Amino acid sequence: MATTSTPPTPKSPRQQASSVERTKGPSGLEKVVLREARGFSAEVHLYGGQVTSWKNDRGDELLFVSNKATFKPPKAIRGGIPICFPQFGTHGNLEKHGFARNRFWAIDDNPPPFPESTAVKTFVDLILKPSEEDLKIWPHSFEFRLRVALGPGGDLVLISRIRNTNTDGRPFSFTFAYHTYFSVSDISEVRIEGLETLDYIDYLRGKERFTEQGDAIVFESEVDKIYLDAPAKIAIIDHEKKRTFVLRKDGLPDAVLWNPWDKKTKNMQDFGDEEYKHMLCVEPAAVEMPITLKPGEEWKGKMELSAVPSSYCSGQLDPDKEHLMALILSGALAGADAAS
Ligand code: TA6
Repeated sequence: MATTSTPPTPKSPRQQASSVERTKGPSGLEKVVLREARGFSAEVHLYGGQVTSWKNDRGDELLFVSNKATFKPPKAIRGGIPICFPQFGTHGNLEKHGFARNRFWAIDDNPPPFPESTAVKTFVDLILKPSEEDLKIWPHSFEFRLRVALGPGGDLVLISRIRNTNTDGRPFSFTFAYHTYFSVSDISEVRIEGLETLDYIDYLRGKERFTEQGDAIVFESEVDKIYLDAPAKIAIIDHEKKRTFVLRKDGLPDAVLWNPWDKKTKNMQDFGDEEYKHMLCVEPAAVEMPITLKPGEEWKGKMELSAVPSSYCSGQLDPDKEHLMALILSGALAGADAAS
């Protein structure tokens, strides 16, 4: 963990110092709470290595976690940012979306340094290695290092580093996703920019391949698609909240969009009947082309999230400009984006 400083008498989120604190949730599960000086915060459960909260400086929750989420192993936590590894989806004998999301991760006190310099001081490093039981279902030795960082301007950054540590010379292949559940005011008020005109695989139509035709992506029914070769930046625009989530990804070519809508949710015990209206999963992923690592090789996949006020400039959204303005106004520009 980066720092452990906690002020003696915190009065309001805005007055707190930056801190990284290890604690337990109401469920008894261990978690790490990251806090930034201006009141931004994030929580990471060691169970699943899963981010389960990301709040802005007003204390608004930006991620969706179901009111019916159980926080009881071996079930994965419904919401936040589950990690899908070593597979996304269902193939062979491996459980759906792999096992990383329902294993206990450890704090990584001494991770290998990142090649780039880091300006962000509020972060936690976690590590997952396979148990004897895991090796029976996926016979590969690996080290999965996850850094979760909170920038001074409230940006949330996740960096995964996966290394093949097989000693018998065998490569392995995996698929991966940051299964990110965003909190939205109302799904009918949400639009996605960045995925127009792309090819996608539609899981609701026999995994057939189509090309996106609409000008913008809006939601009127269930969706479960994998957009292929998606750009590095995707915007999730919440008209009612006048908020835009800007998602930046690196090393993760695909982007999954998922909302179960009303019928599917009836079969999900850890998801309220009406909750589909208030969430949307946008998931940077590597699914279409599995990643292959030889022994000793390492893969890195990064996701960076920011939440900025939406605005239009001649009818065109410019979240970058807004983000820059927000950072300048909050005085957080120095070192705001270099988490790694
Ligand atoms: O990412 C979309 C998806 O693969 C959907 O098909 C849907 O099943 C969802 O993930 C949730 O999966 P889960 O195993 O968490 O219920």
